[in-house]
Amino acid sequence: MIDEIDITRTIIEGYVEDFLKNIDIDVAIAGAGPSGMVAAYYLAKNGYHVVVFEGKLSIGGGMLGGGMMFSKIVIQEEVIPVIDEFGIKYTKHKNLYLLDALETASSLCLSAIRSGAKIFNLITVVDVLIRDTKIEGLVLNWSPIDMINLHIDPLSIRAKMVIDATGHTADIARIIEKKIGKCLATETGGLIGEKSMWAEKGEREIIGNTKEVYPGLVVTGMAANAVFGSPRMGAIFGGMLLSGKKAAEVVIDKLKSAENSSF
Ligand code: 48F
Repeated sequence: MIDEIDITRTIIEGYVEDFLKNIDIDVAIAGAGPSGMVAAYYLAKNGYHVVVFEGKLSIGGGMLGGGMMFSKIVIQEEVIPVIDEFGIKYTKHKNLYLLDALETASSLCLSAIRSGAKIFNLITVVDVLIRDTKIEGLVLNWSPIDMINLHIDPLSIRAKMVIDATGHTADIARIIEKKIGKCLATETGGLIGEKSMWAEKGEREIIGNTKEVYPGLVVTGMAANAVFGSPRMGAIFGGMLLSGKKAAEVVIDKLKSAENSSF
């Protein structure tokens, strides 16, 4: 016999157990778009305790819609090794490679989870924990609470490093600028804002923009271009994937040097 109360108990106990395992971690990532999921995959693969908090019901961010709802995306030649690592299919068209947007987003998600990353959906990052001018965690709330602006206090998690993978809105860098002022590692100290579409330039600049922008906070993906004032690039996703990989490398370097300096 199937008892509905057993279903309820199993789901709630399982979720709470899972959540409690993920409140004091190495790396917290805001956003399960392509850059966030790639960063999560490489961090988990290297043995780090990494958790992604995604505000929406769905994972994949802007990748799911492809270009203007044609659910295809393109990448460049140099990204093929990353795509092969995730086992995603592609076809060649002149100097571009065409991928299915849904296959790509779901492959990134499955690989991240299978390599040990945890992804929570429907949770919005609404603030950060800052101690002695370093980010030390995230402040979270259920997305529907945030969306309808109910007056319900959030809860927090602790992380040694945070990655802002929130895309065009660059929510985490924006929160820091709003709460602390012009303290970001940009030319002006503020969030410069993304420029109009220029695929070539945006793709070229995104890797350089993927770096620590405030102590404890690394920006990746479109958030990196928004923070540093580089162009958007539309439905070419090579830069997003390479930026996620670079974000993981930057975070690993930071964590290793913090470990070494504590000896
Ligand atoms: O926007 P998104 O896909 O970011 P990305 O990884 O990739 C950008 C491309 O999709 C595309 C592009 C390609 O050239 O320009 O736009 O940089 O994914 C960002 C994810 O973050 C979530 C959001 O719902 C989306 O799934 N997100 C945004 N703000 C928050 C958040 C927040 N405050 N808390 C939690 N999740």
